[in-house]
Amino acid sequence: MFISKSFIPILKNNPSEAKIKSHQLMLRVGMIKQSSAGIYSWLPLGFKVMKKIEKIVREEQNKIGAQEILMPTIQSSEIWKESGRYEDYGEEMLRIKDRQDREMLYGPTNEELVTDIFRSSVKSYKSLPQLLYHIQWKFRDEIRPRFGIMRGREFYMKDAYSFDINDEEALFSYNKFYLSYLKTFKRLDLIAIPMAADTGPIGGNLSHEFIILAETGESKIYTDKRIFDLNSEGTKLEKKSLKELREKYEQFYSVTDEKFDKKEFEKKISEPNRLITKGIEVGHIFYFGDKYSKAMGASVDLPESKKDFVKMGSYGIGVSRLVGAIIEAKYDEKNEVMKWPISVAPYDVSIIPMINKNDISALEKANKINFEFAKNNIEAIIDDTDENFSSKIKKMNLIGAPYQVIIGKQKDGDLLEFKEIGKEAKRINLVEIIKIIKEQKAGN
Ligand code: P5A
Repeated sequence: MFISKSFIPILKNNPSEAKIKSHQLMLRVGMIKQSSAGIYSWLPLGFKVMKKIEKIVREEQNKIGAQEILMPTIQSSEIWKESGRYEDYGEEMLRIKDRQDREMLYGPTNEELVTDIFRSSVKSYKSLPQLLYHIQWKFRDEIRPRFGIMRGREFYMKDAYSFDINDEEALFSYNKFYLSYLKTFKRLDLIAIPMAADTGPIGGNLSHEFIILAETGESKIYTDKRIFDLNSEGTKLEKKSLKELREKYEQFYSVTDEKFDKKEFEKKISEPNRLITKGIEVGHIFYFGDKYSKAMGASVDLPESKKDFVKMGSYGIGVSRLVGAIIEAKYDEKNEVMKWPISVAPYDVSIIPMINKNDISALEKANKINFEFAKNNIEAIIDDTDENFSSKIKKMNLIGAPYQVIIGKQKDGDLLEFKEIGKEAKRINLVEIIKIIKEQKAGN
């Protein structure tokens, strides 16, 4: 992609309305544009990153055997009246009437709709477990939408739902998602810690929020520093190993604000290991048994002519919020340098040729390099403008492709100036550059 032809509307300065760095950067490099309070259009750069996050989220869901569906954004009030949440959800729910005067709503979550889909087709325990998910826009009329897409009114969520025959099987499903979330966030180069959490309007009595540390986060957390050293690598998708994994995490006291108990915190964690800080909730999982299945009559036939309501859980990841969360984790605000993890970077590498009117040889060289990159599935962005060199570098530092190839005046044979953002530049040839980038990409 050539900068001159791209739709990347970069601002010279930080927009004053943005209070946290992710919101600043997203507006500054034109990743999003506000349409109304808490509602955004996604421009090419932001959209590319979000789609890459979505792809990773999807791959990890598929790996645990969850099946993808797509439910609509607009739902009928009927099913919400069945579950009893139509009134409970209050003003956060955006209610709409259609031309026949039917009460509709823009879905804030999908427990009811998915239960309705399940009950209409699944009749026997032999079809269990079922893990269904979709990736779809949600709407919550948040009282205080803020920080850009971090707390939006319209936002993109992956939500999954599990249906099991009994509590034991249901907890196995819960633990599958627990592990899957650790892996998903790791692929996004984030350290997300599961914390015991409140269940709020979703319900149930078992729940974990997955939180990444950030000063600007909205969740207050109380945790044991040692939890950050844990590793989920090598955990198998088996009942025993998943249970052990959760126990490994749960040996360390780690909770959100609503679950905080000062006595327990001080009893369970020795002084030097205590950590009270803030974080961003990027995922949230719930177990609520038969809360919805009972209210909505979702039961299955069991052996010996018995029947029982299925046991359910739900599992959310804030896909659009993750774009902001990654920026909070990776953006060096002081030096105005963003480095996207290669797994979600909008471009793998930027090519920065020094161009002047009388000499376009650097641009020709850039084109040739781009051609070789493309052959190797490496996506590059090329600054083909005749702006001065330092403003080109500044711009590419904000866009945040993790690697840069700088083509200056000096002709140094085959060697190119190559830089991983945040590290020293080195002079190596194109074959080596391609090898480095490909290796990084393959690791994800
Ligand atoms: C779980 C899936 C649920 O809605 N029902 C289906 C359950 N959980 S949740 O915690 O309320 O939301 C899941 C994740 O969505 C993100 N999120 C948001 N992102 C941006 N703006 C918002 N207003 C917003 N609200 C929730 C969070 O990442 C949350 O963990």
